[in-house]
Amino acid sequence: MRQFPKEFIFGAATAAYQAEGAVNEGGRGPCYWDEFLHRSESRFNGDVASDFYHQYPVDLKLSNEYGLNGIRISIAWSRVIPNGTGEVNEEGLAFYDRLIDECLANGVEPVVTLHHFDTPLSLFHQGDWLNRDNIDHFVRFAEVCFKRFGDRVKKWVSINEPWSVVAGQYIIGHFPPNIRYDVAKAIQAMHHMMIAHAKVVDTYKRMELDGEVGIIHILESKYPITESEEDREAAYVEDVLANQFMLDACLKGTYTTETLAVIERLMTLQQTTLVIEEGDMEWLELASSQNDFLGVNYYASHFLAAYEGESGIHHNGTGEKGTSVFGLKGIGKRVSNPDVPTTDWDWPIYPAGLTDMLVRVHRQYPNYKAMYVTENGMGYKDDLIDGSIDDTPRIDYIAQHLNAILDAIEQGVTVRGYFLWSLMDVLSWTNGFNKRYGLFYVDFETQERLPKKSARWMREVANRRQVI
Ligand code: BGP
Repeated sequence: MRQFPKEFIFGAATAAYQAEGAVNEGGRGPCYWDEFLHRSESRFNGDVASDFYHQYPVDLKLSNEYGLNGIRISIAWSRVIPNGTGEVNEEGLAFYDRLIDECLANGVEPVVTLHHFDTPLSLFHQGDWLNRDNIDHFVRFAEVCFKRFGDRVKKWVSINEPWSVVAGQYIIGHFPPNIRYDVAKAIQAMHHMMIAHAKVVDTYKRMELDGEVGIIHILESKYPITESEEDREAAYVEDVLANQFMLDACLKGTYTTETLAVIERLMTLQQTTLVIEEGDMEWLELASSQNDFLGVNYYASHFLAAYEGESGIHHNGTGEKGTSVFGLKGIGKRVSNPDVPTTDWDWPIYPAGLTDMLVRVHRQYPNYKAMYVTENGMGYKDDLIDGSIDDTPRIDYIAQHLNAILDAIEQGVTVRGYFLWSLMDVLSWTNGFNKRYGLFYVDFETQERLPKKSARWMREVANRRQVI
């Protein structure tokens, strides 16, 4: 039976706003989600979430007991620098000291993200990543964290999923500031995020800390639904926008002519152009050889058809299967593939798309040093029956994706770890609490944790380093 390499990390992931709760404790300032999810129309908020702020010793003990040797956490920028700029909050730093020490005490390596969707509210109001000032504010925050925790944290992630951030903010509109179909803003903000990433990498390297630094991208394969030239073009354009633009930025350190041709056409559709300032490309180039790893988040792939109608998107945020719509004028429309099953939230379950993506990065960007699959998992409406949870469909999902990783490793790809989304059930940004991903079920009333069937299965997988 195939085995994962010896040093392979079997981990699980969390993110500050989705897990911590305690939004008014320890001197934390608000991030933009606090404001947004307190509007009257919101069905949920992150005030308490999984109470990780207090429950982390329980969660880390469970991680250890269930065979995990890695955890993704993120540091909330607004816990450390409540306003985004200005004063550093010692209480916030002290919380992360305790959290990181608890990880290490349990033999669970912390992989720490600096930006997981949660820009401080004051900086959000100044334009967030569309405002270039955000770049330097973020670099300062990163430097504060490197100084304080760099002795113990050996794996750092600058930003989690630039594409998801900007797609949510400016295209789908389910993230604040809730703008729809503005592909141009999305592109411009992504460019700024990549400059921020590059500067963070440079800062880390100049501090001569003995750890690794990288970035995480959501990388979902895009396939044409038929072999027609139009459908192939639609898949190609969505791939360049969501994947290749970002991969070029971080691993090539330049935008290739092919990538720029698509990006510029999309900007022109909105009567604008991509603004690249003097020095930007030098930053990208410098960082491209200094990344220690690429984190790949993968949940689904998409099947595309040509589409010239008006843009229309419906986000299925309730798990009412079959309600999603995603069509962008001049780009394409995501369509269902009858051969590919989907989750209740309409995410296609297509593990081969993960192998394809890992192999593609390996071939197209041979200078990558290592990849980690930093998120993968299945949103599922877990039912608590007689005190236990049988989440067999989740186990099937994970098994298929672990096998997809082994397929890629067999083809020569360097993959060093797998982090399941999520460690315990957490808040889902635009779906709430009934879209569960955790290995550990969370009773959101009592904050009790209950290992699911998948947790016991995962322990066996990690122990044997085999998909069972
Ligand atoms: C990724 C995010 C995670 C997590 C996950 C599941 O994009 O990095 O924070 O939320 O997706 O997504 P969702 O909660 O929307 O189902």
